[in-house]
Amino acid sequence: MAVKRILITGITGQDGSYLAELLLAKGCEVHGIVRRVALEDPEGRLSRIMPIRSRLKLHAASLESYASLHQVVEKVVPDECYHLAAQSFVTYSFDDEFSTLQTNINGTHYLLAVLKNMAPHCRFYFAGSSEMFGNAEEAPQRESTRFHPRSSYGISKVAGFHLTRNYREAYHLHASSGILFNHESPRRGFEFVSRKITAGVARILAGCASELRLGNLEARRDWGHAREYVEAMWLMLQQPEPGDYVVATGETHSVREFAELAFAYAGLDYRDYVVLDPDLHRPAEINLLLGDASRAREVLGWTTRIGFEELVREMVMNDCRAHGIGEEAIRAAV
Ligand code: NDP
Ligand code: GDR
Repeated sequence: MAVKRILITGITGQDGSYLAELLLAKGCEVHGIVRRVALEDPEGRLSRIMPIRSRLKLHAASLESYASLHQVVEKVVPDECYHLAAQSFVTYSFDDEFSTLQTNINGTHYLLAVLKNMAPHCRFYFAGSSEMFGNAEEAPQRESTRFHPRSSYGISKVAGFHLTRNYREAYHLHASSGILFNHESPRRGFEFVSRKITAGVARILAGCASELRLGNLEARRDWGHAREYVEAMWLMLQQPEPGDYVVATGETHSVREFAELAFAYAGLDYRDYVVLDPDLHRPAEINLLLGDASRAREVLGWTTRIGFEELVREMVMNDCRAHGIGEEAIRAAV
């Protein structure tokens, strides 16, 4: 069988790096779209894919430029395209609604339009989000739950979801959306609350910081592990028919619980270090997200194996190691 050619946008991000590893292990030829500046600063901007860099084919392009996406797709003619690139930080989407909407909506639209013209056989994955449910009227949220996004980020993902569905219906593209709930890992960006907490714990333990400033501790999220969530993306594109799937653990925990556990792994009481900062509250918050991944389980055979405690522990240990604190020192502190 011919080697599958894969195109991943957002390959330098958390999910892109895990997905690229998964697809290389499956024997695929993996191409990635990166911003030109990333190629000029590989140590900094390509850090997550450095270990596999030599096995990837990277192309400079930007979600803002239809022409650049066209050039890459024309050259690669992919069999599968995973569209992960986005302005993905919800907080920032309140600071700059315009660029979030432009990048996320136009980027998705450009890519779909290019694929329709240049590689209509290509299977397409869109990175949808639980942020599309926002202030949901039911819990847990499933594929049929009505969208009520609470940020321009969420709105941009609803638009991307509908664009993907429309290209499926109108042009018969094999186009699927994953409605993924929060997923974390040691590769999570430092701006997101999970990594902010685990990196904060490590800095405090190393004596580099004395406090950690957080916003809303009561928000509840359904947190899984990114390594497992990229498996669901791949499974979606292996199905004979395209479709939309919720991917989640079915468990919810508050930010407070995350912090309590992360500090406890380091032998610390979060109440001694966490400082509440009203400036970190969002203009519109989502209080509860909890996913029902029954469809992904039944149709894709996807399941989650890594639990909340294991996820938090892995992240804390990773950040502690990065600060030169080994497992023994952590055990001694507990
Ligand atoms: P990251 O923030 O880690 O990665 C985002 C990627 O998008 C980076 O590679 C980034 O490149 C790239 N990117 C951003 N803007 C542009 C642009 N204008 N042109 C080209 N590339 C761009 O996100 P994750 O890996 O966590 O998430 C992947 C996708 O899944 C995103 O679309 C996100 O919205 C969505 N999602 C994530 C969830 C999660 O919990 N992680 C849950 C649900 C959905 P660079 O490195 O140059 O900045
Ligand atoms: P989220 O993730 O907005 O769910 O989006 P984030 O980790 O940023 O926030 C989760 C919850 O924590 C609360 N919070 C804080 N958040 C941040 N970032 N910093 C803080 O100091 C802080 N204090 C409390 C937030 O208010 C929120 O309730 C992530 C992204 O990966 C999206 O791209 C993805 O679509 C969704 O998950 C599903």
